[in-house]
Amino acid sequence: MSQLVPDTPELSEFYKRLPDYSLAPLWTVLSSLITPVPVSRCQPAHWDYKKVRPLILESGSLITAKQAERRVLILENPGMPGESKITDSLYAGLQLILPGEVAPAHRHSQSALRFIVEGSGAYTAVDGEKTIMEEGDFVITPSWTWHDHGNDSTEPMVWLDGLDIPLVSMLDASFFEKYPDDLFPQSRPVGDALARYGSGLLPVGYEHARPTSPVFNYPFAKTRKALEQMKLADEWDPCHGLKSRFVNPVTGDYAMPTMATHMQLLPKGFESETYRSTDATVFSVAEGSGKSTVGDQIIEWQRRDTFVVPSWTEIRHFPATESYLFSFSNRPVQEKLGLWREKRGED
Ligand code: GTQ
Repeated sequence: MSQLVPDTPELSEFYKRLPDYSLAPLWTVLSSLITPVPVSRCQPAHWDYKKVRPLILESGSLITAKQAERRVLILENPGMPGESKITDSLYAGLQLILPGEVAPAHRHSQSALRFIVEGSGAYTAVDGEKTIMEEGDFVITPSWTWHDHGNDSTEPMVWLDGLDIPLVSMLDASFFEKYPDDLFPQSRPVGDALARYGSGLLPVGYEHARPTSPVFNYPFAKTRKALEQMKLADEWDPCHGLKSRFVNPVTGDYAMPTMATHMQLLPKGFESETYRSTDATVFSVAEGSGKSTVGDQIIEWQRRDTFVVPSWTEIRHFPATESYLFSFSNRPVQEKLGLWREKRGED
Protein backbone atom coordinates (compact mmCIF):
# COMPACT_ATOMS: atom_id res chain seq x y z
CA MET A 1 0.00 0.00 0.00
CA SER A 2 1.16 3.51 -0.75
CA GLN A 3 2.94 5.33 2.05
CA LEU A 4 0.41 8.14 1.71
CA VAL A 5 -2.71 6.09 2.45
CA PRO A 6 -3.62 6.66 6.11
CA ASP A 7 -4.58 3.76 8.32
CA THR A 8 -7.29 5.17 10.59
CA PRO A 9 -10.07 3.43 12.54
CA GLU A 10 -12.59 5.44 10.47
CA LEU A 11 -11.16 4.10 7.22
CA SER A 12 -11.12 0.50 8.53
CA GLU A 13 -14.73 0.82 9.51
CA PHE A 14 -15.56 2.36 6.10
CA TYR A 15 -13.82 -0.52 4.24
CA LYS A 16 -15.97 -3.04 6.13
CA ARG A 17 -19.21 -1.52 4.83
CA LEU A 18 -18.19 -1.50 1.15
CA PRO A 19 -18.44 -5.22 0.19
CA ASP A 20 -22.20 -5.20 0.92
CA TYR A 21 -22.50 -2.77 -1.99
CA SER A 22 -19.99 -4.65 -4.19
CA LEU A 23 -17.57 -1.76 -3.82
CA ALA A 24 -13.87 -1.59 -2.96
CA PRO A 25 -11.40 1.27 -2.50
CA LEU A 26 -8.91 1.70 -5.32
CA TRP A 27 -6.27 3.42 -3.22
CA THR A 28 -5.39 0.26 -1.26
CA VAL A 29 -4.70 -1.77 -4.40
CA LEU A 30 -3.64 0.75 -7.06
CA SER A 31 0.09 0.07 -6.82
CA SER A 32 -0.39 -3.67 -7.31
CA LEU A 33 -2.91 -3.19 -10.15
CA ILE A 34 -0.74 -0.81 -12.15
CA THR A 35 2.90 -1.74 -11.72
CA PRO A 36 5.89 0.21 -13.05
CA VAL A 37 7.10 -2.91 -14.91
CA PRO A 38 5.42 -6.28 -15.56
CA VAL A 39 4.97 -8.28 -12.34
CA SER A 40 3.92 -11.90 -12.79
CA ARG A 41 3.72 -15.12 -10.87
CA CYS A 42 5.14 -16.77 -14.00
CA GLN A 43 8.63 -18.11 -13.22
CA PRO A 44 11.48 -19.21 -15.46
CA ALA A 45 11.14 -22.99 -15.73
CA HIS A 46 12.63 -25.95 -17.61
CA TRP A 47 11.24 -29.38 -18.49
CA ASP A 48 14.09 -31.84 -19.13
CA TYR A 49 12.68 -34.28 -21.69
CA LYS A 50 14.88 -37.11 -20.36
CA LYS A 51 13.11 -36.79 -17.02
CA VAL A 52 9.52 -36.27 -18.21
CA ARG A 53 9.52 -38.81 -21.07
CA PRO A 54 9.13 -41.84 -18.74
CA LEU A 55 6.07 -40.23 -17.14
CA ILE A 56 4.58 -39.42 -20.54
CA LEU A 57 5.05 -43.04 -21.65
CA GLU A 58 3.67 -44.28 -18.32
CA SER A 59 0.49 -42.28 -18.96
CA GLY A 60 0.23 -44.30 -22.19
CA SER A 61 -0.04 -47.54 -20.22
CA LEU A 62 -2.67 -46.15 -17.85
CA ILE A 63 -5.19 -44.47 -20.16
CA THR A 64 -5.87 -44.59 -23.91
CA ALA A 65 -5.92 -41.52 -26.15
CA LYS A 66 -9.60 -42.19 -26.77
CA GLN A 67 -10.46 -42.44 -23.06
CA ALA A 68 -8.53 -39.27 -22.28
CA GLU A 69 -9.76 -37.51 -25.44
CA ARG A 70 -6.31 -35.89 -25.42
CA ARG A 71 -3.62 -37.68 -23.41
CA VAL A 72 -1.50 -34.76 -22.34
CA LEU A 73 0.70 -33.89 -19.39
CA ILE A 74 0.26 -30.17 -18.85
CA LEU A 75 3.42 -28.12 -18.38
CA GLU A 76 2.43 -26.11 -15.34
CA ASN A 77 4.39 -23.03 -14.49
CA PRO A 78 5.76 -23.61 -10.94
CA GLY A 79 4.63 -20.09 -10.02
CA MET A 80 1.02 -20.92 -10.91
CA PRO A 81 0.45 -24.56 -9.85
CA GLY A 82 -2.99 -26.00 -10.56
CA GLU A 83 -3.84 -23.31 -13.11
CA SER A 84 -2.97 -25.18 -16.32
CA LYS A 85 -0.79 -22.29 -17.49
CA ILE A 86 2.79 -22.11 -18.68
CA THR A 87 2.56 -18.30 -18.84
CA ASP A 88 -0.23 -16.00 -17.69
CA SER A 89 -1.92 -16.18 -21.10
CA LEU A 90 -0.77 -19.50 -22.59
CA TYR A 91 -1.15 -23.20 -21.99
CA ALA A 92 1.38 -25.89 -22.95
CA GLY A 93 1.42 -29.66 -22.66
CA LEU A 94 3.16 -32.75 -23.99
CA GLN A 95 0.75 -34.99 -25.88
CA LEU A 96 1.36 -38.71 -26.50
CA ILE A 97 -0.21 -40.76 -29.24
CA LEU A 98 0.71 -44.43 -29.49
CA PRO A 99 0.72 -46.59 -32.63
CA GLY A 100 -2.81 -47.50 -33.67
CA GLU A 101 -4.47 -44.87 -31.48
CA VAL A 102 -6.90 -42.13 -32.41
CA ALA A 103 -7.58 -38.94 -30.46
CA PRO A 104 -11.18 -38.30 -31.55
CA ALA A 105 -12.40 -35.32 -33.58
CA HIS A 106 -13.51 -32.16 -31.80
CA ARG A 107 -13.31 -28.42 -32.25
CA HIS A 108 -12.88 -25.46 -29.93
CA SER A 109 -12.53 -21.71 -30.09
CA GLN A 110 -9.01 -21.98 -28.64
CA SER A 111 -6.26 -22.08 -31.28
CA ALA A 112 -3.66 -24.83 -31.00
CA LEU A 113 -0.13 -25.27 -32.25
CA ARG A 114 1.88 -28.49 -32.20
CA PHE A 115 5.63 -28.70 -32.24
CA ILE A 116 6.74 -32.26 -32.87
CA VAL A 117 9.21 -33.45 -30.25
CA GLU A 118 9.59 -37.19 -30.87
CA GLY A 119 8.44 -39.71 -33.45
CA SER A 120 7.65 -39.89 -37.12
CA GLY A 121 4.62 -40.54 -39.26
CA ALA A 122 1.62 -39.82 -36.99
CA TYR A 123 -0.96 -37.43 -38.39
CA THR A 124 -3.24 -34.56 -37.49
CA ALA A 125 -6.31 -33.96 -39.63
CA VAL A 126 -7.72 -30.42 -39.81
CA ASP A 127 -11.13 -29.82 -41.40
CA GLY A 128 -10.79 -32.83 -43.71
CA GLU A 129 -7.08 -32.76 -44.57
CA LYS A 130 -4.44 -34.94 -42.96
CA THR A 131 -0.85 -33.92 -42.48
CA ILE A 132 1.88 -36.40 -41.62
CA MET A 133 4.12 -35.09 -38.85
CA GLU A 134 7.88 -35.33 -38.36
CA GLU A 135 10.17 -34.06 -35.61
CA GLY A 136 10.53 -30.29 -35.66
CA ASP A 137 7.38 -29.69 -37.71
CA PHE A 138 5.15 -26.80 -36.63
CA VAL A 139 1.48 -27.70 -37.11
CA ILE A 140 -1.57 -25.45 -36.62
CA THR A 141 -5.13 -26.20 -35.59
CA PRO A 142 -7.00 -22.92 -36.20
CA SER A 143 -9.82 -21.83 -33.93
CA TRP A 144 -13.08 -23.77 -34.47
CA THR A 145 -11.70 -26.29 -36.97
CA TRP A 146 -12.46 -30.01 -36.60
CA HIS A 147 -9.36 -31.97 -35.73
CA ASP A 148 -8.40 -35.52 -34.84
CA HIS A 149 -4.98 -37.06 -34.34
CA GLY A 150 -3.91 -40.59 -35.23
CA ASN A 151 -0.80 -42.69 -35.30
CA ASP A 152 -0.46 -45.20 -38.15
CA SER A 153 3.30 -45.50 -37.55
CA THR A 154 5.06 -48.09 -35.40
CA GLU A 155 6.47 -45.68 -32.78
CA PRO A 156 5.03 -43.38 -30.16
CA MET A 157 4.74 -39.72 -31.07
CA VAL A 158 5.06 -36.88 -28.60
CA TRP A 159 4.49 -33.25 -29.40
CA LEU A 160 4.37 -29.96 -27.54
CA ASP A 161 0.89 -28.45 -27.58
CA GLY A 162 0.60 -24.67 -27.28
CA LEU A 163 -2.90 -23.26 -26.84
CA ASP A 164 -4.30 -19.84 -25.98
CA ILE A 165 -6.56 -21.39 -23.31
CA PRO A 166 -5.92 -18.83 -20.51
CA LEU A 167 -6.34 -15.93 -22.95
CA VAL A 168 -9.66 -17.29 -24.24
CA SER A 169 -10.78 -17.92 -20.63
CA MET A 170 -9.91 -14.35 -19.69
CA LEU A 171 -12.05 -13.14 -22.61
CA ASP A 172 -14.75 -15.65 -21.64
CA ALA A 173 -15.10 -16.84 -25.21
CA SER A 174 -14.74 -20.63 -24.91
CA PHE A 175 -16.79 -22.94 -27.14
CA PHE A 176 -16.26 -26.67 -27.60
CA GLU A 177 -17.97 -29.38 -29.63
CA LYS A 178 -17.35 -33.08 -30.09
CA TYR A 179 -17.77 -34.66 -33.51
CA PRO A 180 -20.20 -37.63 -33.47
CA ASP A 181 -17.58 -39.98 -35.01
CA ASP A 182 -13.94 -40.50 -34.04
CA LEU A 183 -12.70 -39.27 -37.40
CA PHE A 184 -13.83 -36.22 -39.36
CA PRO A 185 -14.32 -37.22 -43.03
CA GLN A 186 -11.33 -36.56 -45.30
CA SER A 187 -12.07 -34.35 -48.27
CA ARG A 188 -8.61 -33.30 -49.55
CA PRO A 189 -5.38 -35.19 -50.31
CA VAL A 190 -2.40 -35.09 -47.93
CA GLY A 191 -0.13 -32.13 -48.76
CA ASP A 192 -2.85 -30.07 -50.47
CA ALA A 193 -2.61 -26.94 -48.29
CA LEU A 194 1.18 -26.75 -48.38
CA ALA A 195 1.22 -27.10 -52.19
CA ARG A 196 -1.62 -24.65 -52.67
CA TYR A 197 -0.64 -21.91 -50.23
CA GLY A 198 2.91 -22.61 -49.04
CA SER A 199 4.91 -22.78 -52.27
CA GLY A 200 5.27 -19.08 -53.07
CA LEU A 201 2.05 -19.37 -55.07
CA LEU A 202 -1.62 -18.73 -54.35
CA PRO A 203 -4.54 -20.01 -56.41
CA VAL A 204 -5.76 -17.19 -58.65
CA GLY A 205 -8.66 -15.30 -57.10
CA TYR A 206 -7.97 -16.86 -53.71
CA GLU A 207 -9.35 -14.90 -50.79
CA HIS A 208 -8.65 -16.08 -47.30
CA ALA A 209 -11.37 -15.48 -44.79
CA ARG A 210 -9.74 -16.72 -41.59
CA PRO A 211 -7.15 -14.90 -39.46
CA THR A 212 -5.02 -18.07 -39.37
CA SER A 213 -2.63 -19.21 -42.09
CA PRO A 214 -4.11 -21.65 -44.63
CA VAL A 215 -0.83 -23.59 -44.37
CA PHE A 216 -1.18 -25.86 -41.36
CA ASN A 217 2.09 -27.76 -41.43
CA TYR A 218 5.42 -25.92 -41.69
CA PRO A 219 7.80 -28.89 -42.09
CA PHE A 220 11.09 -28.65 -40.23
CA ALA A 221 12.96 -29.92 -43.30
CA LYS A 222 11.87 -26.76 -45.15
CA THR A 223 12.40 -24.36 -42.24
CA ARG A 224 15.82 -25.79 -41.46
CA LYS A 225 16.91 -25.56 -45.08
CA ALA A 226 15.95 -21.87 -45.16
CA LEU A 227 17.98 -21.06 -42.06
CA GLU A 228 20.92 -23.17 -43.27
CA GLN A 229 20.99 -21.14 -46.46
CA MET A 230 20.70 -17.81 -44.58
CA LYS A 231 23.67 -18.84 -42.46
CA LEU A 232 25.92 -18.46 -45.51
CA ALA A 233 25.39 -14.67 -45.52
CA ASP A 234 26.94 -14.54 -42.04
CA GLU A 235 24.64 -11.80 -40.74
CA TRP A 236 23.72 -12.50 -37.15
CA ASP A 237 21.38 -10.59 -34.88
CA PRO A 238 23.31 -10.01 -31.63
CA CYS A 239 20.30 -10.99 -29.50
CA HIS A 240 18.68 -13.70 -31.62
CA GLY A 241 21.24 -15.20 -33.98
CA LEU A 242 19.10 -15.96 -37.02
CA LYS A 243 15.46 -15.78 -36.01
CA SER A 244 12.56 -16.06 -38.44
CA ARG A 245 8.86 -15.67 -37.93
CA PHE A 246 6.35 -18.22 -39.25
CA VAL A 247 3.95 -16.26 -41.45
CA ASN A 248 0.55 -16.49 -43.04
CA PRO A 249 1.59 -16.44 -46.74
CA VAL A 250 -1.60 -14.61 -47.71
CA THR A 251 -1.16 -11.62 -45.43
CA GLY A 252 2.44 -11.73 -44.17
CA ASP A 253 1.03 -11.55 -40.65
CA TYR A 254 1.84 -14.09 -37.96
CA ALA A 255 0.72 -17.61 -38.86
CA MET A 256 -1.78 -17.54 -35.97
CA PRO A 257 -3.77 -14.57 -34.63
CA THR A 258 -3.10 -15.20 -30.93
CA MET A 259 0.33 -16.83 -30.94
CA ALA A 260 3.60 -15.83 -32.60
CA THR A 261 5.84 -18.71 -33.63
CA HIS A 262 9.50 -18.47 -34.51
CA MET A 263 12.44 -20.70 -35.37
CA GLN A 264 15.92 -19.50 -34.57
CA LEU A 265 19.36 -20.78 -35.36
CA LEU A 266 22.19 -20.15 -32.92
CA PRO A 267 25.68 -21.07 -34.11
CA LYS A 268 28.04 -23.07 -31.94
CA GLY A 269 29.72 -20.89 -29.33
CA PHE A 270 27.43 -17.86 -29.96
CA GLU A 271 26.90 -15.65 -26.90
CA SER A 272 23.75 -13.63 -27.36
CA GLU A 273 23.36 -10.13 -25.99
CA THR A 274 20.85 -9.50 -23.21
CA TYR A 275 17.28 -9.25 -24.45
CA ARG A 276 13.87 -8.83 -22.87
CA SER A 277 10.35 -8.36 -24.17
CA THR A 278 6.83 -8.22 -22.78
CA ASP A 279 5.76 -11.48 -24.39
CA ALA A 280 6.54 -14.36 -22.04
CA THR A 281 7.96 -17.02 -24.36
CA VAL A 282 7.98 -20.81 -24.46
CA PHE A 283 11.01 -22.42 -26.14
CA SER A 284 11.34 -25.97 -27.46
CA VAL A 285 14.77 -27.23 -28.47
CA ALA A 286 14.56 -28.69 -31.97
CA GLU A 287 18.27 -29.40 -32.26
CA GLY A 288 21.47 -28.81 -30.33
CA SER A 289 22.33 -28.11 -26.71
CA GLY A 290 23.51 -25.23 -24.58
CA LYS A 291 22.39 -22.98 -21.80
CA SER A 292 20.41 -19.79 -21.40
CA THR A 293 20.38 -17.38 -18.52
CA VAL A 294 16.81 -16.37 -17.72
CA GLY A 295 16.66 -13.66 -15.07
CA ASP A 296 18.89 -15.03 -12.31
CA GLN A 297 18.48 -18.68 -13.37
CA ILE A 298 20.68 -20.79 -15.60
CA ILE A 299 18.79 -23.27 -17.77
CA GLU A 300 20.85 -26.05 -19.36
CA TRP A 301 18.91 -27.37 -22.30
CA GLN A 302 19.19 -30.03 -24.90
CA ARG A 303 17.16 -31.38 -27.81
CA ARG A 304 13.47 -31.96 -26.99
CA ASP A 305 13.51 -29.88 -23.78
CA THR A 306 11.01 -27.09 -23.12
CA PHE A 307 11.71 -23.90 -21.16
CA VAL A 308 9.80 -20.72 -20.46
CA VAL A 309 10.91 -17.11 -20.12
CA PRO A 310 8.52 -14.78 -18.24
CA SER A 311 7.56 -11.33 -19.49
CA TRP A 312 10.25 -8.66 -19.22
CA THR A 313 12.86 -11.13 -17.96
CA GLU A 314 16.40 -10.84 -19.28
CA ILE A 315 17.52 -13.72 -21.45
CA ARG A 316 20.89 -14.67 -22.96
CA HIS A 317 21.63 -17.79 -24.99
CA PHE A 318 24.90 -19.75 -24.93
CA PRO A 319 24.59 -22.63 -27.40
CA ALA A 320 27.29 -25.28 -26.95
CA THR A 321 26.58 -26.73 -30.39
CA GLU A 322 24.72 -25.32 -33.37
CA SER A 323 21.14 -25.15 -32.12
CA TYR A 324 17.63 -24.64 -33.47
CA LEU A 325 15.07 -23.21 -31.04
CA PHE A 326 11.35 -23.09 -31.74
CA SER A 327 9.40 -20.57 -29.66
CA PHE A 328 5.90 -19.22 -29.17
CA SER A 329 4.32 -16.31 -27.29
CA ASN A 330 1.30 -13.99 -27.29
CA ARG A 331 3.20 -11.28 -29.19
CA PRO A 332 0.58 -10.78 -31.99
CA VAL A 333 -2.05 -9.94 -29.38
CA GLN A 334 0.19 -7.44 -27.62
CA GLU A 335 1.23 -5.84 -30.91
CA LYS A 336 -2.36 -5.40 -32.03
CA LEU A 337 -3.19 -3.77 -28.70
CA GLY A 338 -0.14 -1.50 -28.85
CA LEU A 339 1.35 -3.08 -25.72
CA TRP A 340 4.38 -4.99 -26.96
CA ARG A 341 7.80 -3.72 -25.89
CA GLU A 342 11.33 -5.03 -26.15
CA LYS A 343 14.69 -3.99 -24.80
CA ARG A 344 18.04 -4.92 -26.24
CA GLY A 345 21.08 -4.82 -24.01
CA GLU A 346 21.27 -4.25 -20.29
CA ASP A 347 19.73 -1.44 -18.26
O1 GTQ B 1 -5.13 -31.71 -29.33
O2 GTQ B 1 -7.07 -30.75 -29.42
O3 GTQ B 1 -3.11 -30.08 -25.11
O4 GTQ B 1 -8.11 -29.83 -27.25
C1 GTQ B 1 -5.37 -29.46 -24.90
C2 GTQ B 1 -6.63 -29.40 -25.46
C3 GTQ B 1 -4.56 -30.52 -26.89
C4 GTQ B 1 -6.02 -31.01 -28.83
C5 GTQ B 1 -4.35 -30.03 -25.63
C6 GTQ B 1 -6.86 -29.90 -26.73
C7 GTQ B 1 -5.83 -30.46 -27.44
